[in-house]
Amino acid sequence: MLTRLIRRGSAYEVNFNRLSWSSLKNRFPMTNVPIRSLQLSSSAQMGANKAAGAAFGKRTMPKNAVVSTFINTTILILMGSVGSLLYHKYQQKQKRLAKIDRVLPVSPYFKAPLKLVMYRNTVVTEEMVLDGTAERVEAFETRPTDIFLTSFPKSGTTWLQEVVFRLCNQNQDSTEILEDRVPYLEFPYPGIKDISQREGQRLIKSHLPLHLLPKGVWDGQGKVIYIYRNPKDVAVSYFHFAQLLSYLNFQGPFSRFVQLFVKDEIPYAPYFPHVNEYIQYSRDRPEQILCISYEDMKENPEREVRKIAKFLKADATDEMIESICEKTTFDAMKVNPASNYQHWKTFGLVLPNREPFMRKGIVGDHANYFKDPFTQNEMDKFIEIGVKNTGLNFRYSISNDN
Ligand code: PPS
Repeated sequence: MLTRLIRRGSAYEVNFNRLSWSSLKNRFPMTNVPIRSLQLSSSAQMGANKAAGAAFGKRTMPKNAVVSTFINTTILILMGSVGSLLYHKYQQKQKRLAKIDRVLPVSPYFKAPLKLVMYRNTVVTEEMVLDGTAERVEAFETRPTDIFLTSFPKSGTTWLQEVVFRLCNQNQDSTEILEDRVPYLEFPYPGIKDISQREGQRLIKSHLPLHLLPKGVWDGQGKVIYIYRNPKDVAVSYFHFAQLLSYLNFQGPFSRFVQLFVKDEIPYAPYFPHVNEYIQYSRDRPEQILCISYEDMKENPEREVRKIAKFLKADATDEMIESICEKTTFDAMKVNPASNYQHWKTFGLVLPNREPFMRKGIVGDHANYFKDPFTQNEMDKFIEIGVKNTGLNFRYSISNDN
């Protein structure tokens, strides 16, 4: 538009891609004014132009002078806008940086450039705070029909997502991938904006602790189902997952991963407060928050799915519950491309030659990993302190699993 205006006003043609102060000065002699006077606002600039016109005996300004003034003013406005935008961004970054309690030491075992920080008592990536995701999550507008499916990572979220999706959709077999059916709130894909614009009932996954969920949840809007799993099996599953994901790329022995786990230096740690907060609040708000355990689900899926259906007031017949249990077994979900995350390969999210997302799906795999006494002791101490502080109980084995 600028170019068009200038063409209309004068014979000059300006290539704005190559515009510079020296080229301007050569083309338009009127540009030879001190920088200070260029800092006039556009109205002041017009006033100055008028005064200059008067001094020349009411002769109108030459065309090239008008053009030059116009360009100067436009450039100043643009520079002002860019400057204020940059300043605003700088201020915003400072504000967000101030919300970070501390930056965690960088573990040499994470081969991806992973910067973890402690934000409101939770380990998250620095990016999540600085790019405004954490703020946007907090401000996310919840609706009474929203259902949040939450967990500490590797506790059975995917399983819960598939069960709840089916309960809310007449046990429909969907070919749509799970991230689209039950989007992950704090993850870049599909993103908070996309989730905000969705109509109808929304099922939303999150690994955030309760205190970081949207404000609306705290105000009582929406329902929350939280799944938890014993910390030893979580550590084993998380260890494999950290090796699998390219944006974590953990390359180290299990013992090192356990050290990070017990030191609360992995995403979404600390583990005990995460579980405890949900369990405590579910006691105060049984209508809004339901907590179930991975081990109970494994032991008796039908009983637990019924519990979930009742909590959601879902219209589910006995037949439907039975069918949902059949379709959401580990074996069934492992071969279902809509729920086994095999598409992550295409997006470069996972590294080759690693254990798949759908790994074992059992209770008690920890027995195969916590073998050296030092690692065992570290985890046992961690659990002892956590249990003492919270009174939580976990199941480390069930009779019908290996
Ligand atoms: S994530 O990435 O944090 O969302 O992972 P999450 O889904 O919470 O946990 C992954 C573990 O759950 C197992 N899984 C299942 N177990 C039993 N039945 C079903 N249907 C099922 N679906 C997923 C999955 O295999 C991971 O556990 P491990 O021990 O690694 O096998």
